[in-house]
Amino acid sequence: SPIDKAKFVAAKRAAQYVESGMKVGLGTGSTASWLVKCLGEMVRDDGLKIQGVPTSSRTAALAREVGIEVISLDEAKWLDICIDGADEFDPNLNLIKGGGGAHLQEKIVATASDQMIVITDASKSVETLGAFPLPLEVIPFGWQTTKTIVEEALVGMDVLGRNVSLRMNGDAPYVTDEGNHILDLHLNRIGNARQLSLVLNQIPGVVENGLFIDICDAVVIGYGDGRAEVRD
Ligand code: DER
Repeated sequence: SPIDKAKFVAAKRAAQYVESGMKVGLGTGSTASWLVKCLGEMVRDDGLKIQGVPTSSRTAALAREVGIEVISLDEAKWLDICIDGADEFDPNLNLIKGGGGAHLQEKIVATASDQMIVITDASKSVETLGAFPLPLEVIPFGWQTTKTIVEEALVGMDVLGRNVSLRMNGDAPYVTDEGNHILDLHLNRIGNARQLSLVLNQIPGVVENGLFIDICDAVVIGYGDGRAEVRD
């Protein structure tokens, strides 16, 4: 499909930033999967020598499958580059991530990198964040109380919507790699993302939200015709 081709084009363009000797954060999602496959090809065909730090168990499995040496973030300590997808990016390159349920490890790995490159198709570009539901990782203990406190906190926030839903995986709550749950905040429009991020992470039981503020260094947008555009 044109969207899938666009994701591949963005991934291929971003793979050019990766050089032998680098420790590379490997993102999660369908676009990031293309990146992992591209890097695997470069390792096999071009002798690229890198160590990959995955942002989810499924990315770790794919990286091993394509022949990338996988190490933990603790072994890597710091990364040269992190390449990951996003659900939305705005003109300031602030992001909403977490559609794939991995934003906690993604945010830790992105923050532990010298540079974070986001790879997307054009549908992720927005003027203002918030059309995509904002993921919030919460611990299982008292999650329904946490949900109520989040709903109350949203009343004072510069947002349009306030509906909060528990992310399900079939007929059971979704469980993250850390064994936590995810609440999706249907806000429609986020007027002040920096403030919202700070308020949400103060709430007891909240582990991390999917707003990436001042973390992304460049966005590579792929198009179905093979073009790639870099915004930084
Ligand atoms: O869950 C995530 O953060 C993913 O990176 C998501 O934001 C993008 O997933 P996609 O590349 O499948 O659209």
